[in-house]
Amino acid sequence: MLSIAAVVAVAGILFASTYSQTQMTATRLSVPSQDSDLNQQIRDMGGLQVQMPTAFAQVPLDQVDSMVAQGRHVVDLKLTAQSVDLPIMGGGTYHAMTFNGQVPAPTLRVTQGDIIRMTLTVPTTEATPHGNDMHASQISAGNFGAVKPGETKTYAYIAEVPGQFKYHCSGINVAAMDQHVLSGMYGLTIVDPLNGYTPFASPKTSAQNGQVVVNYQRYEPDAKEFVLEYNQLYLNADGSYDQTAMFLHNTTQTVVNGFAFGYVPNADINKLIKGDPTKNIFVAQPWNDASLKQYQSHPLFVDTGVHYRIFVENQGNMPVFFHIVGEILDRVTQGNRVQAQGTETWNIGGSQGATVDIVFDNPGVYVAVNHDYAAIFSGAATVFVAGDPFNLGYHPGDMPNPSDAVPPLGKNSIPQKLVVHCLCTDDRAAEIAKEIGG
Ligand SMILES: [Cu+2]
Repeated sequence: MLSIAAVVAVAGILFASTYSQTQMTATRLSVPSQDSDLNQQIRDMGGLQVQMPTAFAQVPLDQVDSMVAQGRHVVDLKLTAQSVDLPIMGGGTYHAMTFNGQVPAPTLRVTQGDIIRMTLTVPTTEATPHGNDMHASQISAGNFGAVKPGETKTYAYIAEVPGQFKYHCSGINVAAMDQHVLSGMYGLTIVDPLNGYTPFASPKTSAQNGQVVVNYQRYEPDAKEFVLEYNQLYLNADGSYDQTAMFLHNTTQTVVNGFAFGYVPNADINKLIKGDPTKNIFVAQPWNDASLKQYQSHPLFVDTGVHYRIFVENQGNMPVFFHIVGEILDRVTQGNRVQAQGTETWNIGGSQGATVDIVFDNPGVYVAVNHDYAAIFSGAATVFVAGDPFNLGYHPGDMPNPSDAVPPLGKNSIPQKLVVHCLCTDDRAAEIAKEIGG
């Protein structure tokens, strides 16, 4: 069993000894001026102008009902663009662009073959149009185009391909798309395979009659689930978007589900373990206090010996080297095809996801990271507490987990207890509290 000392040791390995303060402050590295003619041209374009082909897979909206009558299910995703200021690590706020007042946007979960009917509303209060490019579709975002302030637009398509797919604002017909996505307009669609997920087997060894033999431990498809969406913030000191920093990949903070260090212990857990809320058990606890409400950090509590399925999505424009310190990823699936079994780290490119199956074998504290040191130190560390390593007497399955780290239930989901946690407005937090019955 690992002790508090082990947690500190893990933290020490991760964070060296540089950070001893209880609150990390946001830092921004200096950005040299890059105002060359070429850069200016690219900026004026708003990034890229992509010529989209004609839509080929859209379901005409007036045919949805007859398709439902034939046995299809339709799932509605209703999004409202909302620009709001949201908190960042170290205090202060940034100018977030959101769908429905939350970052990331709501996770949509459907089954392969379902019709997804997406409606985007852009209120008159928005300063710019917005769009939505859903990677689960095979519809040109260019044909959907920009939805102007005061307008609502809908499209529908069949989720033909199982897997996990991002969706994101497409800006103003692709212009300023980088600003809108990196400021928060991104979400995830999980398309469960029609026949459900598959069991897997993890190798174990034993010694029998003087020889070492391999025995496989089988795990059923039913699993407890998490969703971890990685992204970066590129910010000016006033919280506005810094495109120059983005072009230089000069990250201000690395976020998981919108937060830098959002899933780490907090003051309540300090008190439980050390008897003192001010004695941090993890090196970086920037969202410590209960007064932070939906923003208070919360680690992920997991059972040992239980199948966990983690949907990892890279929403940003830097690679994610997904690794869990102290564990081996039992299986990695992409596009419903197994890519690896028993791998230490999986590299996920920009706008790419991976479904990671894992069983935590022993009680302890495990930290999921983007194993790029710049990302770890700027926010990409997520604490899993497996079993009851501190001997507090709880059953880990009874501990609540942050609502934004758990996707809606799907084909083979085991329900978990939830507590409201989100980078979202107070209004949205109240709605989520109702949704989860909290
Ligand atoms: Cu937008």
